[in-house]
Amino acid sequence: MLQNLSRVVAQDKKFLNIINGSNVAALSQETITVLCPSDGRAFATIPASKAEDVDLAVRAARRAFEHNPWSRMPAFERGRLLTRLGQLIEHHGDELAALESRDTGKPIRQGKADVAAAMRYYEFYGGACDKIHGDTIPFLDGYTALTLREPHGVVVGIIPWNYPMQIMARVVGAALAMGNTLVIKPAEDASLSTIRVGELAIEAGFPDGVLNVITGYGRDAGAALSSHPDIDYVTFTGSPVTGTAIQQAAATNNRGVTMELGGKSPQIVFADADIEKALPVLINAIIQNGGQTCSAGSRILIERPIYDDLASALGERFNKLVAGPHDADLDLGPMINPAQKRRVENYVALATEAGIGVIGSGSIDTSAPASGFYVTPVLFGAVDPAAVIAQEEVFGPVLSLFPFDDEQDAIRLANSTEYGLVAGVWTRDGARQHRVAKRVRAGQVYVNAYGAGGGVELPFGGFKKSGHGREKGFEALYDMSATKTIIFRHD
Ligand code: TXE
Repeated sequence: MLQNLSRVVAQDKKFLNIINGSNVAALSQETITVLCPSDGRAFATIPASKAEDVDLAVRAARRAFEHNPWSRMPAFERGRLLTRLGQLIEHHGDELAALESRDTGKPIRQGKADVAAAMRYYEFYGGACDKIHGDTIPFLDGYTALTLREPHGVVVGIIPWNYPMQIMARVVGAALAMGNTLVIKPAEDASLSTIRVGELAIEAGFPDGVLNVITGYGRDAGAALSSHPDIDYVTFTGSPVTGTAIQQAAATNNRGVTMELGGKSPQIVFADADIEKALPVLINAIIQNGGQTCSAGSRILIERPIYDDLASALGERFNKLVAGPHDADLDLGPMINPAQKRRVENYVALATEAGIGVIGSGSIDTSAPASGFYVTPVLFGAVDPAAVIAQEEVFGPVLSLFPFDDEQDAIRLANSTEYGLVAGVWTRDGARQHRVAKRVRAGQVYVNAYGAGGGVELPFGGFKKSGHGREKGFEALYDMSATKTIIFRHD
């Protein structure tokens, strides 16, 4: 099956940086070998860019910002280009889905869903370009005061490997809509779709230097980008540790940042909830992309009267989950790399050694090559809220259940980690829906639903260790621009 898919992704395709509208190798000619997580085999290379390549990309973006009509182009024309890029992504949907799926190991249907979401981002921001505006402000007699939304200038987007095409789209859509120019650095583990979309942007007619893509290791290309003195803003999605390093680097030049740093998101299930409706959603929230999702619903808090029944229903479903190669399109694929596989397995071992009971576990399909990076989905019951597995982001198909006594207890437990990205509340009681949604510290709260990051229109971002700033929707346009106030005196 793996061989069939490789025909869809052209064998001889070269993946290079995109700087100033051209495909270029790293100046050093060094490359990084790209492995397919499904079988651990090499199938492509990407440039191992260094500070000298970063400098070229930042210069190209600066030139495009200062001298190109990009930031002065009528907003609706920028919007047309973004919309055209979305259409090209749709047109190349099969190719992009296959590429994303092979590069990340995610099941092909998830690759297709990612293409559809990416397309929607370009469509949304293409349409939003000319609908965001400033205010006029009542001021002193004899004065008129107004605000404009101005681009920051050169924006850097450092993106992770879990949803490269989608996360690129939310950064590119919002940043370019506001008239910024961009340097995107995808993760070294999954850069291919980002390069391909960068090429489609050239085809769509974006002026040279407006959208640059530069690949490489975080410690080289990423660090050089975030500390570059000629960038104006950094937006990052990834781990809190790397987020802190990037904020420190950007702070050396006092540049602004948006940080989306993952979560330990709870779903609270009250005894009056519609369990039939909830069950598939609860499972999908931790299985989607093998649990390698910032908004994964990794904790389920269950009101005590229904705890045993719901735990055993979830256990039954977990026992049926199967992990396998991306093109087998099973419940989940492999982890992104051997380090992530070890990380997940270590968390599971730690919890088991701490005496936490496994009440459900899936399997790995017999078609899965032994050289792939597979892990078994695991469900832990009656987890101690202070346990490591209850507090830290595992980023794998590992779900923890916690009983609770009443509403206060549920809110206390939901807020008992350092994270605050997304939450779910399942209850038929309307007043309780409002009370709990307001008191849970999370940037997004679903009621009787859970979207695991879905919805391009919906502002997204965290409280506490989950980061700051907002992406997606109109909110992202504010993050990607600065307010300028102009005061006219006319007395
Ligand atoms: O992430 P990193 P890693 C979490 C998840 C996962 C863990 C480690 O828990 O297990 O992070 O993953 C670039 N300066 N998330 O190590 O390091 C890097 O090249 C500038 C949650 O892969 O955060 C990549 O492009 N850039 C998350 C990007 O940062 C640097 C998604 C993310 O890598 C850099 C991914 C540096 N010094 C992982 N070091 C989410 N929020 O969804 C690395 N990078």
